[in-house]
Amino acid sequence: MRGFGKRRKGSAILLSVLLLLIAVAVIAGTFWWVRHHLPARIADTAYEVDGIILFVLSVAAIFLLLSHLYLALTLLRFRSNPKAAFVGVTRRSWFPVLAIVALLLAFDLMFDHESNKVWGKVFFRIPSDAFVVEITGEQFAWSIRYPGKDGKLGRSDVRLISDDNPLGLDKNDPASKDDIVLPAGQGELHLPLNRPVLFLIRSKDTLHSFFIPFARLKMDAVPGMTTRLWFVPTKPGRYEFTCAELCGLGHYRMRGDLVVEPMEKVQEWLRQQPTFGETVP
Ligand SMILES: [Cu+2]
Repeated sequence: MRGFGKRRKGSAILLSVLLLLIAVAVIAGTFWWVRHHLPARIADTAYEVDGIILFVLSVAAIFLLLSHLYLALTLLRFRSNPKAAFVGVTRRSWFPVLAIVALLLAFDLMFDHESNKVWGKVFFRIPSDAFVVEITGEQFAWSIRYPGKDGKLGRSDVRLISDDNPLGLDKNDPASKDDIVLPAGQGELHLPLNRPVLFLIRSKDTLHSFFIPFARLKMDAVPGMTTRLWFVPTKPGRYEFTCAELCGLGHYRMRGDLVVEPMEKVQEWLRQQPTFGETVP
């Protein structure tokens, strides 16, 4: 009997150590992964959103560690109880429960504060001098439209949509003549470096979501309305954008190339693209 008891005590200690090791390994592994495997950051918003992710992970890590520590201590404390019978709560002390709830609420308020800052910036404080691009989702590709030299997007109407006019631009609106339309899946998205870019996001059929992982931003594309999103690209290079809303069987291929380069390069590239007036006379 004595030998059996010793073995049980030994396994309780081993189990406690294992529990703590697993918790520490999971936390360390998660933070290592976040540090080394998140996509590149090409905007301030990417740093801000990653900050929120790290904050949430840190809070989760604290609670994971505390709960495992509590479990390990309980195992050690009661390891010699031969029956290991559960007796339930024997003391009416609500203090620990209240403390945990208060702590969670405090973390939640901090989280709300941080995320509201980013949310408010991205969705409400749109700079008036932003470089405008219209993005239209459809099953299963994105169309891109630039306003052209006049800086104004021409009027469009779903009833005007045809094979050679996939976005339904109004030929009679002078503002649409110089618009540059890159039809579904046929063009790259070129964005100017260090200039605010405003996306006007639309959909031709079902719900999609315009997602730029490198800016950590996404916005739903909703049929019948225009949603907005803006950010300042701060890192030149070639990236990609994609659809983040499961929209059908071809959802996986609903992506496009994204190029961030100086404004002169963007203008030069735009000059090489045919205008709407040239393609639909
Ligand atoms: Cu989609």
